[in-house]
Amino acid sequence: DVDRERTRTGMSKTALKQGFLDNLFYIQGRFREVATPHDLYMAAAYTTRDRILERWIKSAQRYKTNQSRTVCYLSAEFLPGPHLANNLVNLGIVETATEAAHELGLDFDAIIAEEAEPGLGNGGLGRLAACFMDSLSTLQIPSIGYGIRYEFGIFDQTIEDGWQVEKSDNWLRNGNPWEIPRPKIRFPVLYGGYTEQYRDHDGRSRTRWVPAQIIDGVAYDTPILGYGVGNVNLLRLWKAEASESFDFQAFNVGDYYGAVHAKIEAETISKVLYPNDEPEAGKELRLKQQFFFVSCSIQDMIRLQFNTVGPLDSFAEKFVIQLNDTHPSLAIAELMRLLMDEHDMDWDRAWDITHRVFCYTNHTLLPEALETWSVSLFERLLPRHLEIVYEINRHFLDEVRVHFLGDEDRVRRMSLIAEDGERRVRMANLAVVGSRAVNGVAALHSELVKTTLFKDFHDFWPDRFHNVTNGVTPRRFMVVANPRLSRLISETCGSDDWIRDLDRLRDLEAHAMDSGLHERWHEVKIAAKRDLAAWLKHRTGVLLDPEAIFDVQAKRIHEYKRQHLNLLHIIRCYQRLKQSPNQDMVPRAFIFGGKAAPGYFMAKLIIKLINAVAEVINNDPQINGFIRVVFMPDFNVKNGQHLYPAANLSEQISLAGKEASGTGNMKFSMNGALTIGTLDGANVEIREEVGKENFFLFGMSAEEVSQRQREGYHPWEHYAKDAELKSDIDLINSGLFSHGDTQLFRPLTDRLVNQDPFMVLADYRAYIACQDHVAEAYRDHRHWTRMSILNVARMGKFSSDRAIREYAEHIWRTEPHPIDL
Ligand code: 26Y
Repeated sequence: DVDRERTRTGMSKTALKQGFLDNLFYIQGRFREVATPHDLYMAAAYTTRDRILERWIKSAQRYKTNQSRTVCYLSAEFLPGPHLANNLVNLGIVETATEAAHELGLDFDAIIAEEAEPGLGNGGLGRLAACFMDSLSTLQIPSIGYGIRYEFGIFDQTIEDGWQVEKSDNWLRNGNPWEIPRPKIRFPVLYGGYTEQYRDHDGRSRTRWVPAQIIDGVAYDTPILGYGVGNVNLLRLWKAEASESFDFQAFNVGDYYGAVHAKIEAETISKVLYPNDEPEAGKELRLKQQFFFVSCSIQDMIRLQFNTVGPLDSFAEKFVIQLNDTHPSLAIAELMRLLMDEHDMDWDRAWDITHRVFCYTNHTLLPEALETWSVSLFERLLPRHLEIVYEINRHFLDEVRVHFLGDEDRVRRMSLIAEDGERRVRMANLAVVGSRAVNGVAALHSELVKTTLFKDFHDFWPDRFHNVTNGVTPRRFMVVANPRLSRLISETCGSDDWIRDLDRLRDLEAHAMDSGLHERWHEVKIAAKRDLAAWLKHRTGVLLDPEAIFDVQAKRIHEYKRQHLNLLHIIRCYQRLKQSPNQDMVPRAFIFGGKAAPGYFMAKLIIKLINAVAEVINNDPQINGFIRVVFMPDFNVKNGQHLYPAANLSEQISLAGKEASGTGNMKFSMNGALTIGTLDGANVEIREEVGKENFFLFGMSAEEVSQRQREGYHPWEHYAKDAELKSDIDLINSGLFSHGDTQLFRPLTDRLVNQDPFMVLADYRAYIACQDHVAEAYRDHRHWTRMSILNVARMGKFSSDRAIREYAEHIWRTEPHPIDL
């Protein structure tokens, strides 16, 4: 009846309360008095999901009747963060839900905090995919995010004796109320075996792939609601299951254990996310994962094509496929295979569709991070795809030869196959050749893509290359993470329009000198710092002073990101205080967060050194709390939400030319932190936007870096010439931070003095000087607050809405399809 209907879809407080109690009873099988915090969370999630499902059905119907062009975002990683709070914001019912919870006698914040992090990604690339999904829905662009439903996401990080210890992340243990399994949306994925030629009924020569293994991919759908709109798009993640037919084959010959084993083996494919952000040589399972989700996704798109517009000839009009780095680039060969081998197309027609449907985003210039697969592994797992890659390469290299008249050196460099040493398939080259558009993720990065990494390709196809500077969603990183600041901004601007149109933050500029605003701005920041201090005290035992500068570096631990440069500055502050304990130093809290790849020894040693330095400094009575160092364990989207609002200073100190964009830089600045940074990635554009007087710049430019490298870089000269630098490094080697062990950190200090591939020592002096400016600037509270306000006011460009608009207009050529509320 009508009443029942409204408790599932109604947006009033009464409807939410009744819906919540119904879900608690009918889904969780509990009533108020005996419900656990988890029961309460599940009931709240289902109550929220009910409202989203109504909008989802409408969206699906409208998209179908409109035959709308659809963006398929293929990504091996998605890092959406907890859904509940974000969905309430996007539904516009945070206040109603808070009141409803209070009237039911529930702790709303505790319910929100109960949700597990869906950690299906490593870092920036996976989080970018999640921000883009939010913006695609908010901008009402029909889209599907395709990826893998990892049973275990990125490991949970604990710190034991200062070292990172990895714990498996069993995020599905308590159930996942946001996903809907679609057991009937299931596709076979083939591996191994061989190919053979045969003649079809028309007498044409065709290829057949006879696989050695077949695994099923099953769809699990998570609805992604836009902010303040009715549009709900789909995050469709694939889970691997044993294929029935293969199971039964084994069962039929009586091999029951063999059949069960095959099932277990099949399910390993979507079992765990690889916790590296660089390829590890020869990881067969990772290649299997990539092909697994790519094959399911392309088959699903072909199914959708037949269900909507019809014949495959218009596939590239119905869909655009965005490749999030090279991880899904096998999709190019897979689409060719399906069009030719399963749908009877000849090469030219299939290639015409394929190269018009794909676009590729590059996220790295680091040579060690470029994916290649050995031809022998590729052939063993994907024999038909290797033939197709060879054929693409043959057509392509013939074009290159004609265009550059026999420049065989160039042909060798551009080939999809590296022939020096063991032959390898170059996935980046495949992605460029198979796509109609290629983009980098920040202006500097895209320039370097054109002039260094893909120079030969840019010479050949200059129009193929674009820039789309990354962005982040203000819904999660401002409204969800920092409700106090968001309220203050809305009150000051007289509207909350900035949440959907971030350029409106400019309205803050008019108030940047207003002392009333200054006071409230400061209060909001202090409150966030108190919250973070309490959180960190609870989890680490370290107590921070909310009056201190909160100086934060939170990102994956990597030598190129130079957490050790930050450490050298901390050691410098420590030595200064020890030398003159009475000096008037601005108190600082140095906060780190980030995971190291489990096999990356140097990154793990950096974590150990951070904790070792923290232990000595925090316990030194002479320091008396003037500086504090703390490592936040298990930095992820959920925990990050405590960090961004509380930061005064954002550390973005990678060696220029190495960080493709960075997105943490945007999250911090949007929350009123000032940046200390190099001219790297999107820092360049952030500085342009906020104004150079509101940004702490230091260090070599990318140009200067490559010049230094050409001249020959000798880090030991810096060590020998700079007495303070020498004494900071020597202090590490003295054993002070390692209970007298002079060897523990040697691998790190030796690498700095003898190799220093990321030029920490070359930028040390400039960094220290810049940090001194930061401390001086912080003394002038009014001035600092003004800079903080201006940083927020000028961050409009870095909304992922702007990024998605650029993709839609310049790359995808897609249009909004509004769904009425
Ligand atoms: C090959 C595989 C193991 C792999 C898995 C994850 C390789 C790379 C990655 C992740 C890369 C990544 O997160 N890159 C970051 O992408 C961000 C979004 O564009 C950029 O802001 C950031 O500079 C870049 O390092």
